[in-house]
Amino acid sequence: MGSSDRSRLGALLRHLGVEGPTSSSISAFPTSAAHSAFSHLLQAPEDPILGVTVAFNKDPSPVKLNLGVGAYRTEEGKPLVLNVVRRAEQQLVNDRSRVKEYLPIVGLAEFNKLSAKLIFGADSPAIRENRVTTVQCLSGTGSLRVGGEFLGRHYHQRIIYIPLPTWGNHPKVFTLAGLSVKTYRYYDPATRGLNFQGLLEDLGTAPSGAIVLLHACAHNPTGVDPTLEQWEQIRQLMRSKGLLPFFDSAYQGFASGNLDADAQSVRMFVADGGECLVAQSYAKNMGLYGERVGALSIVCNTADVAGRVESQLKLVIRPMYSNPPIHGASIVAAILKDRDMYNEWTIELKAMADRIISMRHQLFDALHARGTPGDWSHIIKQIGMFTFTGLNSEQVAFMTKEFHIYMTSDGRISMAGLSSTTVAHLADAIHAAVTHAG
Ligand code: PLA
Repeated sequence: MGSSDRSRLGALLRHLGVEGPTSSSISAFPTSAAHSAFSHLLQAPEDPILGVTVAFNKDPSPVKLNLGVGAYRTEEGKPLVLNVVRRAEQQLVNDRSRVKEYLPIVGLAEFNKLSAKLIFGADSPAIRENRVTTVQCLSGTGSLRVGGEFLGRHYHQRIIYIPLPTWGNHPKVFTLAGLSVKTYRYYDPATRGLNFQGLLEDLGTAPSGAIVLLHACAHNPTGVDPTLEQWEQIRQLMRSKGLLPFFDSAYQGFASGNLDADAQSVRMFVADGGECLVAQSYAKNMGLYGERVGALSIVCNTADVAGRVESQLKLVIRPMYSNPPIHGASIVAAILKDRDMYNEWTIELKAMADRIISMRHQLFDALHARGTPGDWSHIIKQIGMFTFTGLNSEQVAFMTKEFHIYMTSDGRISMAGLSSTTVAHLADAIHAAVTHAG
């Protein structure tokens, strides 16, 4: 660079408010705090669910209560590591033959086989006929994303229908996977139940071949599931129109306390011999939230197709995160393959589900005792981790401000975050919110 070029560059940089280069630093543009490459960025809002925990953590109040994220708490309000998980971990630590090598792209083979068995049933013909491919993914979210990416690349119909409302991350996951997201009617605020007619109409007018996201059980956020008869009608309609089911199974065992009962919807669709996708999460039912362990299964028509699907899933996964982590999947496999540990797990799982159900009754009774206006029977009728209270965003804001109770602004509360000692505080807050606020 000549000296006149240098002075012109210096003038340009000064014009832009950047210090000009000295003769010793002309090879690169200097960086300056005033001119970050990212200075145009706006502050992004917090996540609507995980951001509730951020706000909760900042609140110094001793009576604060986090009913935002769906994370199980004990009666003492503490996170729970299942006893059977501790046992499995101890067993893994004691096994000196275990190493930290990379897993294959599709994850731990044993984990994949056992996960398919857990959701489809031990006697599933699809498994027996090798028509299922299962890949270990990063919990439920990662499984949904890998499934979405796969469909975006290889499925002819890139429209996915998600229920209205649904878990807030669904539209983001599928949009970023390259799918076009549409909604189908699901919840009826008037009855606080399923809008079954609306659901059938919307799926009935969906373009042939469209993907349909279904919550396998314990619908989030509404806690409203179709009955088995309704599932059967949904199945018939979807199969007749060639709609592709994509099940999100994030709460197997949490809805009823029974792993098989909570897999009924999925098994119904697999029993007819048709194809489907299933995303499984062990975050809630094994309490492995932060271990990020889950699986994506794709049930295909034939073993030959399943093999080719798996080969393509590997091409999706390899450039995303190469291969999944080993620890969580090893815990799950250790528990699922050992009859004694499996039984212990089902007992602990049932205890978590029962505690949540008992919280529903306690909250309902507490509101009844206060004479809180309104019909609160949906608290008892809804299923799974959450109650969709029907409280509006002003009432939620009031409860957070006046009672330090944190929940998502759509009025969803995590029943798993409640305990016998905090239920009165919540009932007081709801009572005050419906009688004084919004
Ligand atoms: N699918 C549904 C329906 C969910 O509710 C959640 C978690 C996931 C998938 C993903 O869970 P995972 O990736 O941890 O396995 N929903 C939580 C947490 C519990 C969250 O938002 O991330 C919730 O509070 O809604």
